[in-house]
Amino acid sequence: MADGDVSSVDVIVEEAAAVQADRFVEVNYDDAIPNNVDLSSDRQLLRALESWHPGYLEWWQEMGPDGFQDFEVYLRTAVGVDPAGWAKFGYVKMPEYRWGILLAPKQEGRTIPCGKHKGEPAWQEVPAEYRALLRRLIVVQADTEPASVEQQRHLGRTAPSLYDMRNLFQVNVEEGRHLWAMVYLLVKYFGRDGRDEAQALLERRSGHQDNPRILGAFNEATPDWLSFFMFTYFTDRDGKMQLAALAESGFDPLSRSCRFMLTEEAHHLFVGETGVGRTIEATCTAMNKAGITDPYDVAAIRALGVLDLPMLQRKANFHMAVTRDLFGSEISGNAAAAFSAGLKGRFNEAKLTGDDHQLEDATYTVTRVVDGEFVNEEVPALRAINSRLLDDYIDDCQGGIDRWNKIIEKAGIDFRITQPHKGFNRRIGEFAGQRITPAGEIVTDEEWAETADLYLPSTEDLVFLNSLMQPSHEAGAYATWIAPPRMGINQQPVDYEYVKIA
Ligand code: BYC
Repeated sequence: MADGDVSSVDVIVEEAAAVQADRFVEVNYDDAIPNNVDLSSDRQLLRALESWHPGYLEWWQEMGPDGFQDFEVYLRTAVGVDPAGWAKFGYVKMPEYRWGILLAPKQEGRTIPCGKHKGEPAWQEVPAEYRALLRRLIVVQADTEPASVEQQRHLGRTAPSLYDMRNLFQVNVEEGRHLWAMVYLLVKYFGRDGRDEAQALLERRSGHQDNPRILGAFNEATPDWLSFFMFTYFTDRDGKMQLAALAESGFDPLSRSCRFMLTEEAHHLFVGETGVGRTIEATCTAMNKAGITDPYDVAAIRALGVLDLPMLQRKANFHMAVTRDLFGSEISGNAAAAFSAGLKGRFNEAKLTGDDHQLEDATYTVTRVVDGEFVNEEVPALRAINSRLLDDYIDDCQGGIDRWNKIIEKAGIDFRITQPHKGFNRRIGEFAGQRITPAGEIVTDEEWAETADLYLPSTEDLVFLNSLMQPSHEAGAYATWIAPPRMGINQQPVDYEYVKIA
């Protein structure tokens, strides 16, 4: 693997690699739009993408990383889809990054893995009866990619090191590439309305009052680096789950796009997990050095220039709740329709055993609130597709949290980061409108108002967090609140000049 430090974090890379191992497809970098889809042979498509390209570059200049467009950044660029060497590293100015269209290799004989059409050959063209539903799924996925770049655009200025700054920009350019991946599908397969959707993707803006991004979490601000790390751990993990579900699509071009996107996604999750982990490490080390054993001795801990663990928990609570909303309503007719149509599977659909992948008669247990009490209800599995993906996501989140707790435990500090109850602070789905504490108690609005500062970041927390966001922009220097990484990117040292600022 090109990015040596990624592999331990997420098995998804290995899965993606296994899927791709069957064939190597060369990427053509001579074309203005690098691709492995033989773009030059489809003049009409090429023209449509070429006419979208300048608008994309304008969007990148206007909404991409603010203040760093002219600096050279040590970035990886996808040069193929062969798992043994899919990326190369080198200095690039971000606007000159080669955003390309890369699909994982076609698997001959692939069939639709789920729903009414299970076992039929995967579609190479859009099935007419599902056109609108499929377009909606692709547009929603596409919209998150530029949204996250917009959310993160000011973070370069307060980067805690050049290493972290480079990781931020790597994530940003790859989200840009993921936008290209989805725009390719819209423009190639959806004609005029696909082109209109592609244009609209460059016009919506994260947090904009009149023309916001589609999903809630992508309109929240990412104003500081802890938010960025939490976002890349928790929200990019929604990306992993949704991409994995779309990789099971019976519409083969979508499946192949998502399979390759998952390869890049692993690094984003790595950035999040290790970013939070290094923050915890700096806190624990400073506490031990100062002889502070009580993690709730907040004033003394903050005086050391590090983030206290209870506040980290509150930040994690916020990000987990907002991200869980991205799974949509636990019980959803839209999700049932997408599954039955074979457009979107469950996590690891093709590998799941124990049911018929059609789920006409199956049920799934969904927790709901009825008359102020939690009840577990058996609901038709088809309508509970979102609920199941959310449950799989919550399980998937736990690995990194366990590794964060190991750092705390190793330092001898009595504290554990935990996941809040599924219904905590939700705005979408079964628990929307309820007041549910992280421990899973349903409380009144008054009780909630009295205790909310214990569960969610307070204004005071955010002011303190913001005060720590001072740039540390010299090679090898790291802000006090974050420990240096164990190793650098692509075997480079941790004091490498990852961004040439001078
Ligand atoms: N905010 O039946 P419902 C990523 C809408 S992240 C606002 O409840 P459904 C990334 C919904 O659109 C992965 N609106 O849900 C991460 C629908 O509206 P319409 C992104 C919401 O449709 C980090 C209505 O409510 N990919 O890649 O079953 C950095 C009723 O819908 C929200 C995808 O999400 C919300 N949170 O499921 C960069 C995959 N939730 O259509 C990138 C594609 C729901 O009636 N999308 N609504 O106007 C989907 O699979 C589904 O659209 C959803 C919603 C899972 C999002």
